[in-house]
Amino acid sequence: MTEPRRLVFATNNSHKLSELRQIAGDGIIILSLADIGCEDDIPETGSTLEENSMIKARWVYERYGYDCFADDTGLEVTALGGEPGVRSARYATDGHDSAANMALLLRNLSDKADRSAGFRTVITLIEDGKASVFSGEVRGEIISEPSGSGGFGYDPVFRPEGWDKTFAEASPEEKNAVSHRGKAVARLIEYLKTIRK
Ligand code: ITT
Repeated sequence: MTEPRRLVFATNNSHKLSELRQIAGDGIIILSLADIGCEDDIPETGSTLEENSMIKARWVYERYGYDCFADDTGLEVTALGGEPGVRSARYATDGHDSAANMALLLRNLSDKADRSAGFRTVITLIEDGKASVFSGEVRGEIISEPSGSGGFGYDPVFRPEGWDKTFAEASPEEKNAVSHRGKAVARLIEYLKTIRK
């Protein structure tokens, strides 16, 4: 039996960190930025999810020397031309204010018949300086008002296809089984199994 890989997850979002640890189970030992003494507010200056996940992963690899991965996620709403997309964290304000972000989203959708949307996650893994990219998506729709207290971010307004409840009304296991992040992490873990380290 080979030992599970130890990788740093380059995120300042504690919800993402706990989701990742739950999804990865015994597949990867995940170190947080706090575990490696990194308190940086990593600038997200890219114009795509791919660029931002690369920037975050490279930041940690180059400054701290650890193999690591980063997640960049966006909510892409069809009637808004893919917005908020890469700006999902700062849609309404400069901070990560989920209530304000959801309120603005619902306002911008108030006159739209098409409520379809998807979450997309891009994960960039950097090992020995080499990048590998994994992605995952879930489709669904934006409901008319927030419902549920689980999850984080836009979860209270997102109902996955085929569900009768939002991600915020689901258990973590239910969300992770179908989610954007769950799918991207499954692909990352499959890849890690194919390489020996
Ligand atoms: P890091 O960059 O430090 O990882 P972040 O919160 O800034 O954390 P993103 O740049 O990927 O993460 O921002 C995406 C935003 O989209 C995030 O702040 C949430 O509001 C939202 N989001 C991400 N994943 C989500 C999920 O699984 N469910 C609901 N909303 C999510």
